[in-house]
Amino acid sequence: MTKPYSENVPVAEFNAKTEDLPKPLVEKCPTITEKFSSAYGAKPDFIARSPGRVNLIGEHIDYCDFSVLPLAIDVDMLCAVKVLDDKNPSITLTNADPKFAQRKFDLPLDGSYVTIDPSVSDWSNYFKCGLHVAHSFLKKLAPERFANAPLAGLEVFCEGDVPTGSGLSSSAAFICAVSLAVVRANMGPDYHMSKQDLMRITVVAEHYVGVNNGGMDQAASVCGEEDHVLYVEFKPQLKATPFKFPQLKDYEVSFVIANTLVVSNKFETAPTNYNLRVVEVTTAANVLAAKYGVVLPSEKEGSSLNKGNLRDFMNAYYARYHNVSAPWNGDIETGIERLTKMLELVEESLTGKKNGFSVDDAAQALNCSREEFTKDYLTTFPVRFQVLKLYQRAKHVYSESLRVLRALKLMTTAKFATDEDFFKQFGALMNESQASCDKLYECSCSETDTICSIALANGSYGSRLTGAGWGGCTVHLVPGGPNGNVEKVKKALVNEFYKVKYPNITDAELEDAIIVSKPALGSCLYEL
Ligand code: NG1
Repeated sequence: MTKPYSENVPVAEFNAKTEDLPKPLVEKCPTITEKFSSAYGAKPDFIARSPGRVNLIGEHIDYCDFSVLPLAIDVDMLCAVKVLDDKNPSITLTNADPKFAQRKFDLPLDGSYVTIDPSVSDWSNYFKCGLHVAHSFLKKLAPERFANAPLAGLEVFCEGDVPTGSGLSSSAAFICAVSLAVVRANMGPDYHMSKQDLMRITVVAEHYVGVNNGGMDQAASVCGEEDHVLYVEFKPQLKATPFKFPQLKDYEVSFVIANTLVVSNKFETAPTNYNLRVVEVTTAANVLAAKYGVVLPSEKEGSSLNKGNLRDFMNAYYARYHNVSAPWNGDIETGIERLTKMLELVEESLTGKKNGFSVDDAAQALNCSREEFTKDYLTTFPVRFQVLKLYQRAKHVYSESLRVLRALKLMTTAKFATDEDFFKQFGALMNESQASCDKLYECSCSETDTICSIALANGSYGSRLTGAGWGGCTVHLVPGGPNGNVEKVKKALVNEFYKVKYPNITDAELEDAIIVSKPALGSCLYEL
């Protein structure tokens, strides 16, 4: 069951009735407005908001252009903004969280971009990423105004309740709220930004702080819809389709999100974790291409390594050996058949090196010199490793992409009010995904494994890590409502995990560690 797609980012007006306002804004707007006023001595003009997300299934495949199934959740990032009329414009940033100190920087008078130093880990860099992509969008939208003239100066107050470093995309939520705010501030209230534009421009924003991410988080944060999960496709074009998630008869469906409280700083761990995985799967695609004598596209738009990926290899293989000239268009049955074939090829050609490829092995498999391999694959984003585990990583990507298609097929064929079978099958796919993330992609951790076992033993249908992993959050598909297991799962997690692993944990910390959310609305604006 799909929902008609509303094209523009929703805007709520100050004098709207409370029941007409998007729920997330009702409680939070008055508080942030007050905080803005005490920080800057005036009222803001508007508030831009974007939520965190949880990914149900499809982990670490967005940067290979395979589709994913996330949903926006109730926690979000807000930016209250006042537009200044200043000949020497600057931007002042204040954060409700005192650990993020106030920042102020000037906007170049000639309309050039604000510099971002990716070697520094500072919260204002994430603001600058959102600013940069919004600025570039404005230059194309209205070149006569923005080509050589500065952007408007701003006073901004930021507040959010998406836990940072927890895999719920606090950074994407922040960047999407910032980009929306910058476009609104410079184009005025009469310009209505489309979700497609906001999603498209923010997808690459984190590349400016050196994170080689895919586009799942921004798509989910921008396009979230209440009660809907999103099927996000990256090829043939970036698209987020909302699907109403089936309900179990007599129960509500709830997603329990439990934080391991193991914080993985993506920026600091990128060379051995996230960015290294991007390098491994890109190398795997090109090694497979060399083995099967096919050519992958280079200079790919949106790909920071400028090399083909595992989806490109699948297309190139089918073009050469099955005479299929058009790339896979996303059709479920064709995808299942082709991904199954890819898994056979991974077994056929990469099993011999299950212990991993050294730099020399990889160079040899790619028919290039050690120096060329280093230059082409290992320098754009710095990485550190002993060996590249191409077999394991490629197997994860193809099998996980297959699971997403199976999950989508289940969802599109299930009746809306359905029986337990759907949840058992969907949950089984989530559990298989967790096993693959753990064993093949090595992005789980012992705390995640413990949380998943406890939840499954207490009534979760499916439990897995969500987001990049290496700590962060877990997601559990649990029957909710008065007859459901949500309270049982929560209680078990508190007693068997949190109080055991963190004996000094406070009630407030426990309260924040477990979020129970239904799918929530994506980015929106509130005009004051
Ligand atoms: P987190 O770190 O959980 O927001 C990251 C990437 C996603 C995706 C997932 C793994 C960023 C901003 N996001 O999510 O694009 O690749 O890991 O599925 O890096």
